[in-house]
Amino acid sequence: MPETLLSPDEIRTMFSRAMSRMYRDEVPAYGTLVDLVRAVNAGVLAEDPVARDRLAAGGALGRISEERHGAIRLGTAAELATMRRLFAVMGMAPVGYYDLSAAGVPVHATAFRPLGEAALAANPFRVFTSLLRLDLIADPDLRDEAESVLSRRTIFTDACLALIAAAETRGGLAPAEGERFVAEAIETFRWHPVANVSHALYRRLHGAHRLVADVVAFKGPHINHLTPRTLDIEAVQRQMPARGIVPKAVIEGPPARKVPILLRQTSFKALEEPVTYTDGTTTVAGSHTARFGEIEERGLALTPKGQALYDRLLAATRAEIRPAADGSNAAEYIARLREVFAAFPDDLDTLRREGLGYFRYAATGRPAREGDIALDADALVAAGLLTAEPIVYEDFLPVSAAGIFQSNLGDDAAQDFRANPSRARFEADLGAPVHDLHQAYAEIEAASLARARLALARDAAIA
Ligand code: OOG
Ligand code: NI
Repeated sequence: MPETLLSPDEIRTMFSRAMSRMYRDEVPAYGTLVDLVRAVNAGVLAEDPVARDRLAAGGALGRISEERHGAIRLGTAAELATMRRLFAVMGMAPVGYYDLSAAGVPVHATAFRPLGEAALAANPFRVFTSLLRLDLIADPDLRDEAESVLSRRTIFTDACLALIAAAETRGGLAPAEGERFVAEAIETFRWHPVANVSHALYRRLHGAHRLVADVVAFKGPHINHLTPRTLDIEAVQRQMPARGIVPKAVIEGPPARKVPILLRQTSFKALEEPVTYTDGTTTVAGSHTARFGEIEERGLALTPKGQALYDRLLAATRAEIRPAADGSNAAEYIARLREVFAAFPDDLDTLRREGLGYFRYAATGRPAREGDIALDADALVAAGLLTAEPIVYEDFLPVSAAGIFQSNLGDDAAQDFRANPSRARFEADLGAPVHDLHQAYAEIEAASLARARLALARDAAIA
């Protein structure tokens, strides 16, 4: 009899735990941050039964302490395509296209994450995955050299590639294979203290853009941060210095609000780590700054209408004042952001009735009558027949991502690339289209409404 296969959800949880263990070893400050986030989350849940019930209703209570995202940066189309197959083994699909060139960072990206409610509730582990765009590098000689260095490296172990192929042909992995797969896959994300290039080439790559050096100079796409989810980002931010971690001055994303929307993030500065550079004969002891820590708080997922309002208000704020990298105008920026975002409704009812966010509907159990069934969702909620709970945002924000990139690459890292989205090229390199970010939420909302309406209809038939 064939052995039972592990579910992709199980493999994802094994992988996410293994990654967290590895990053705790490699970057001790990450472990400190995880411990702090746990303590703050436990405090919030103990003090705020409403928040606890809301999380429990959305199926999110169990996942909070497991929840984290990571980020990697890849160098070639082939690496990206294989990475898609690797993540597919653990039920992670590419969602969304992020063009960071507009923000002065020469990459474009997607996020690999589970789709669907059950998989997200099991473990929402995500990896923000960027692909370097050498086409945005001006110097043609440097571009050729970078391409040739990248074309010679292999970032996956042979055993990892064999297990990906086995999972594809057999539709999954048996338990022992799953364990082996996780151990092999982790190798790709490990830090390599010996660079892939000479110190001279590192300097030139670094001169073109720090990010180019971070991708091209190394043997693999080291995981550059791992981010736990907190229920109170302001509290964690306040308590970080007492634990010896200095956060960046401004939290990226929307201001503090009664109803959290989208995503708020902050990070601590990247470490300067010792690296040996070598051209095969001469070695140079140097350093590189890449890996950092980050925390995030997640709120309501916004519809395209809500997202457009968010984008407009953020752009309006940033047209007036931009947070300086040294934190010198942090208070002014935060104050202005709050003022401008006063135009964004801040109660769940208005957010839903104005179609700004996505909601999960459920029948309250109050007896429905024949005529009720024809009412629209808003009327059903108003009549007390349906509840509507906010759906959590599972994705990323390009402006925040650019802020995070910048804060750990150094303050002079922004360059003036023309906004230059290239989604078709990205999807060709990926070997598949990316899933539409909004469709994933719209489907969850629509399915919940259909289920709730069925329950009402059954109810009315019995009455
Ligand atoms: C990724 C930055 C994006 C986030 O949370 O927005 C990101 C990177 O620095 O490689 O992780
Ligand atoms: Ni991040």
